[in-house]
Amino acid sequence: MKTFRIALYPGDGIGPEVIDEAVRVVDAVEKQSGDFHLEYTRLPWGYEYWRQTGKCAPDDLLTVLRPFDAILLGAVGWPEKIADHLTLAPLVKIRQSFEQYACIRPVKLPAGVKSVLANKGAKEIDFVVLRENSEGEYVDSGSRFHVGQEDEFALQTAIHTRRGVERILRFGFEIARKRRYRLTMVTKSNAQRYAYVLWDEILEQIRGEYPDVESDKQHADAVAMDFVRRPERYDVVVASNLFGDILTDLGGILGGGLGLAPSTNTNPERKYPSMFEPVHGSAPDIAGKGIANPIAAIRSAAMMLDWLGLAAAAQTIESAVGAALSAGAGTPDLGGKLTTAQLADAVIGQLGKSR
Ligand code: GGG
Repeated sequence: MKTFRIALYPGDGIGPEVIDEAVRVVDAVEKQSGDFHLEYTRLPWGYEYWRQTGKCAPDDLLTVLRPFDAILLGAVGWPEKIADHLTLAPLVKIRQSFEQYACIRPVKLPAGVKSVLANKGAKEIDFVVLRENSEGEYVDSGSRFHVGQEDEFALQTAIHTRRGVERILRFGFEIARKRRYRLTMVTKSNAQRYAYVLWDEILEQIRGEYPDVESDKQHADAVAMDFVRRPERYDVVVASNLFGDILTDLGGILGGGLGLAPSTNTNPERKYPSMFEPVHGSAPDIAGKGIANPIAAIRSAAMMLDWLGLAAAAQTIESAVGAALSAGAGTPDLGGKLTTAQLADAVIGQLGKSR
């Protein structure tokens, strides 16, 4: 019996609701399989923690998280109560400090879910966005000047390192080798002449080492258009931190809705724990109503199991999610009537039935 220690960081808004259901699904798979055990530690971080302590997470959060095998995160943010950059700060710190530089975000329309695109279905919408997750536009570098004055200005500096760009591109090439051997790098080197020209040059320097993978580059605005116009063009899409974040909200909708979209924050070298989270945010407007879609969190938990070496358990969950959605199970965001718990029940009801 393999045992793994999992830190749960449910966070804010619908985060705790969807994480509870993800844990319930994983518990059911664990019971069925009998060959692994997950031990959970629930961390009370987020808005409520800030209200009580003045901080969204303790100063030693990295020390707290370091011993875990993985982290399962819900969502952060409660903009009516606290500024968004405060609730997001612990996440960014975890991603950067634990070198979780590979944010893997699959975009795949499940069978049975209607596409928002006319004439594009499950066959056409099947790609992965790989978001550089440790530097770029998310580096905490900048300042505000002459605050409150008429000539106020702000500087926000992105930092793109050769090491950071090269490692995410190489990771993208490796993923492409397990898929359809095609990689597209997102850039904006016509307007951003330092950072993205560096990206362009690095792609040029290393692409020859992957002759079996067809690679090209495209500007971010064109990628946004082509995600909609011809999504079948894409297999593995490698993007900077901010471009990746923006494009995966669009990707989430193409994949059937943000309520379905899972994500990893992977440290490929396994030196630090990796973190798994739905792409969606905390959705305060529906928090506490019991109608949030738990599928993105459930699928994120499946990606966590896969990362922990429990590929069969992960596949069991993915298949059950597919079967439940194909059978028409859905929360209101999918046009259905089920509650969060009922949709998780529908997934649990399908476990082990289909492969
Ligand atoms: N599910 C994670 C979450 O709540 N994300 C909120 C968000 O806006 N994140 C921004 C980011 O990932 O860059």
